[in-house]
Amino acid sequence: MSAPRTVLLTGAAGGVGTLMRELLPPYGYDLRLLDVAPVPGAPDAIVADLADRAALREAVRGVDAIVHLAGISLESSFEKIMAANIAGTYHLYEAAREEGVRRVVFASSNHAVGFTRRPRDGEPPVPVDTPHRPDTFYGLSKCFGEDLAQLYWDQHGIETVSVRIGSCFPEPTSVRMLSMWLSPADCARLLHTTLTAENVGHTVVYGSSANTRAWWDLSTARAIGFEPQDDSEPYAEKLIAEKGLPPEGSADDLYLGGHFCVDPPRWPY
Ligand code: NAI
Ligand code: 15L
Repeated sequence: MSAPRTVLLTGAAGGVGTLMRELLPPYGYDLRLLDVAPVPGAPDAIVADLADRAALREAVRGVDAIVHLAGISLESSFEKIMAANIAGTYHLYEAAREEGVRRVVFASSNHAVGFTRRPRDGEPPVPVDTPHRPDTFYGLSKCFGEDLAQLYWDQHGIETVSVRIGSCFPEPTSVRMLSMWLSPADCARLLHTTLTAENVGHTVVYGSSANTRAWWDLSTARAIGFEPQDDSEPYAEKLIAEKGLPPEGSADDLYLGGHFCVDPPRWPY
């Protein structure tokens, strides 16, 4: 595959999208932006819902690749998750198939495997082939997205890297994020890798920086060429002093998905 240049970035108005709009162009990408919300400072951005098949088809026409960030990014009602994340991702892959786009990067999440026990000291990190254990309908939608990506590779030859993002924010803001943090600069490095690596078929990678306290195995990300540069450790002392370590036996202590694993979930429905 030749290096993609024109890339559709869905979810461009969101947190990660806003960071990537700044950090990806220096790698040589010409970004086409899409979001259901207007994208501040980008009057040319396509304002469209993932339900709008005609708009998606036009949006993907002529692009070399798609970075798919759009969707509901926290727990919500099943109906809303179904529309935006499940049906919406399907509509986008159909548009890609119809318009001949050959590479997608799918923003999966740690919450696809959120009910996986986090490793204790001395235990090996969680591998990519650990079974799906979604912690929410949101996490379930990411499991669906990964399986959809596999189907579109096997059936239609569309390549995808599914990136199970940990926590991509300018800084880690909780003790759990010391293990899950993906710095914005490492996120851009990782997306560049996922866009340019050869012969990925459908590859699942974890997306985090080289955190001293990492819980998961970055080997599939490294195998396609990702070299994370950042580490959350400089934030550790202050965060632990401010927030304390998670109580033993709490969701943050036990599971990769942390507080997403509480029952009943405390989300705004
Ligand atoms: P965000 O919620 O800030 O941004 C999502 C964007 O998608 C929003 O701008 C929203 O308007 C747009 N959107 C929602 N529904 C849409 C629809 N039906 N049609 C078109 N656009 C729609 O989320 P964030 O933090 O930027 O995350 C980006 C992606 O990465 C999401 O898919 C999220 O699930 C995933 N992710 C993010 C993590 C993080 O740490 N920020 C961690 C793991 C996964
Ligand atoms: C996610 O999947 C969410 O989209 C993001 O907002 C964070 O909550 C992140 O996971 C996390 O687990 O920190």
